[in-house]
Amino acid sequence: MYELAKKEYAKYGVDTEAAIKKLKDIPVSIHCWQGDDVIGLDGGGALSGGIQTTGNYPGRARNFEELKADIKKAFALMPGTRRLNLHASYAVGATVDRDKYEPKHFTEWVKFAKELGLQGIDFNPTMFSHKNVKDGLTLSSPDEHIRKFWVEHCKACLKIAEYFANEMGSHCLVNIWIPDGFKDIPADRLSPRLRLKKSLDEILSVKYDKKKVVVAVESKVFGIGVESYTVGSNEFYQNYAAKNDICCLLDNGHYHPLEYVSDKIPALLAFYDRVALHVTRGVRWDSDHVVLFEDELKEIAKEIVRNDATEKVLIGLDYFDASINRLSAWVTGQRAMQKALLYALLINHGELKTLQDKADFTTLMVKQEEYKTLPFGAVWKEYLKRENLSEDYLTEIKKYEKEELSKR
Ligand code: RNT
Ligand code: ZN
Repeated sequence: MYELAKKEYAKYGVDTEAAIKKLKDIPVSIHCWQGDDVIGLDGGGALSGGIQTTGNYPGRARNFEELKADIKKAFALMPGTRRLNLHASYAVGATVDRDKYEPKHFTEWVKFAKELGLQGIDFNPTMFSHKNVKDGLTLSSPDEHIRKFWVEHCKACLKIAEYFANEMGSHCLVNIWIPDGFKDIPADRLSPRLRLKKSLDEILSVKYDKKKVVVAVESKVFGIGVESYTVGSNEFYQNYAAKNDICCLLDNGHYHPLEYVSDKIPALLAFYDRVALHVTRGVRWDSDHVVLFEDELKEIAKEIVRNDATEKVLIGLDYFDASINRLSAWVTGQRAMQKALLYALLINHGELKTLQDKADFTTLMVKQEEYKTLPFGAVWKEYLKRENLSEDYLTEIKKYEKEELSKR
């Protein structure tokens, strides 16, 4: 099947061997929080901040050991170059509060990431599920004590990120997302944003190595219970990032349903060296459904591949489903991302761009349709084979569910 597929793609000027080779090296950062419904290990208990996991499927990882075991199992079923994306709330054995976290609370994660042969570790300050989220606010709080606490937390995270980068020999993306906002019509939209700006300035005043630590800000349009106003909006963060030479992180669940992140990627690539992504699947709202091999995902992958931006766009996953087997959710989403990248790598973009420039939109449309029925599945299968994997990951996961998860 692969040999036939190879010939078929060659007719379009596409080299399947080159595509497979390239795909293997495109890193995908996999979020640790799919395994435990975003609860974390530092005692937060319940999830807050306008985000929500739904479902009660048995087998949630309840502690570090279980989470590690699940990650190990799931990651072994994922092809390609993998990174681990951690939240600060996954500190191990911390007896201090989040403003005092240190690299030592994450040494176990580094050991684990090395053991799994991962490319690197990415990091996120956790500014939700904590008593210091006061009236729904963190870095934009009018309460100086609260605002400072979170500034200190972020500063601590930069230090930890540098430690990750040094240990892993690969950059560490530090993504700042805050839940701050209001349920109903605010009386003042500017002051919270000015306080957020001040907080970010304070955080970034810390000396850190920009080659090793990439700081990103993640905007959002609304959250549950925070419907009327979000402090960290798209315009706010894009301007902040541009003026302060940091990175924007685009989460494709964080925009109005008719806005597409695939279109935003090239807009930002015109100005930034790097663009970070949280790939998710919003169904009617920012519901964080498992990522699937769907049209918008393919469009996102095309923008990364055809703009030669596989090193500029930092791909991370961000979804959490508690209604199905959590390992299956992990693997399905990661494989969907890889499939989309492969799909994009199996297109002769040069030819299509020329058709666009010549305004031959008729041929462009027809060609784009033809690609949809080329033997993509055969190339995917071959890629998995070369990664010592098969299309079937469910049998393995079902076995693990029976032997491990069902006992929790
Ligand atoms: C929330 C943001 C944020 C979180 C994670 C857990 O809407 O997408 O990135 O999902 O940090
Ligand atoms: Zn996100």
